[in-house]
Amino acid sequence: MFHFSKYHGLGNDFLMVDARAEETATTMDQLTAERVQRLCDRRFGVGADGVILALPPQVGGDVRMRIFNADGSEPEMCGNGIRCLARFLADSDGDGPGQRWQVETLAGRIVPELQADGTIRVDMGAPFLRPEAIPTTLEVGPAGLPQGSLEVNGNTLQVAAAGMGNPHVVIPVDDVDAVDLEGLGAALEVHPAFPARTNVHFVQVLNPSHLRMRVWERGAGPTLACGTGACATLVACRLLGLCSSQARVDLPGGPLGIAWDGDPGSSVWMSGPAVAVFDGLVTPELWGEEPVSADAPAATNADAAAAVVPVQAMAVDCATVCVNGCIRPDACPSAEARARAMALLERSSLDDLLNLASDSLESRTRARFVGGG
Ligand code: ZDR
Repeated sequence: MFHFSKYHGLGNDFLMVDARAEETATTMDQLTAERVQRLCDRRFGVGADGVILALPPQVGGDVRMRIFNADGSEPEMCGNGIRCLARFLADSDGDGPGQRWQVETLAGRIVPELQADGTIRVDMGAPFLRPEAIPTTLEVGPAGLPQGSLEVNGNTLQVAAAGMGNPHVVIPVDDVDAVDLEGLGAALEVHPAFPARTNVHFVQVLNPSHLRMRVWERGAGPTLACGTGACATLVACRLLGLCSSQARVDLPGGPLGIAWDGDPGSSVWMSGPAVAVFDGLVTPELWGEEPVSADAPAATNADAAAAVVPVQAMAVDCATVCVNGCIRPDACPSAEARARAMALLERSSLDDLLNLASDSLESRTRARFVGGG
């Protein structure tokens, strides 16, 4: 079993795992696409748009982030996810406003900073505007980013593309509510103009400093918000002459503040919330069996017999192995703890025990989220 926290950024929700310690990092080495799909399943699992791991740094940063989409694919970056990561680290480590983290991602070093009001401001780095960096087969047009018209489901769409580590296609429209997001989003995600697939955004310009958008995420479908997508949308609209260098971007889950000065080498800045929802433990049933490598021969009964490890040799996790009674009472590693628990039970009333449990839960929760906004 391992511990996770559920966070969301404007309804884009993630299962966060603190894998900075070696033990959890080793467990997370066993994270497969199938396990991500199970964890993210909203009926049979925890439910999330993705899974995010906080890992030990590898290239001099403070922490390394890996994110997996609900379909198990691994994108380079996630804007809402990195705000959730920052909030999660602050809640876990007791960090206060002004704290910044150098986060290693597949899109390079990204730097979120916790603000006094509890929101997170993120230096998202410079946008990718060269076709091969996004990647897209569209060619750079007069606005200085890849542009063109694409035939999709019988419609001709005028699109522009930008990368924020991950690929985005942006389609300005008169009315985002009138867009067939399911049909066009699904088709554009896998359009041959985007060899690594793409996130898809329809944007309506309300005024030069106020945009409204709807999102189809690569690997997740329609989501309530997309941080990298809001950045890419502002970049595209700015270069197309549709908005100013700072705008409020309304997503179905709420607004983000995005700023970019229009210089291709300058960072895009994103500000928005990240909220803790609950903590939990993933059960062995949900996590499932050890993955079997594709080239491993099928197991036989003889293999199964050889794999039976003598009970005495095993490191026993009493909480899971001994639920129906101690399996080796003569050498029980928990005997002393159990004796202390029995003594406590004998001298305490049921009310005492209930108070103890609720005090303990409350103090742990307060310790994690003290000062949280
Ligand atoms: C859109 C996203 N949730 C964010 O907030 O930036 C990123 C998730 C990754 C996305 N689905 C992709 O690039 O595959």
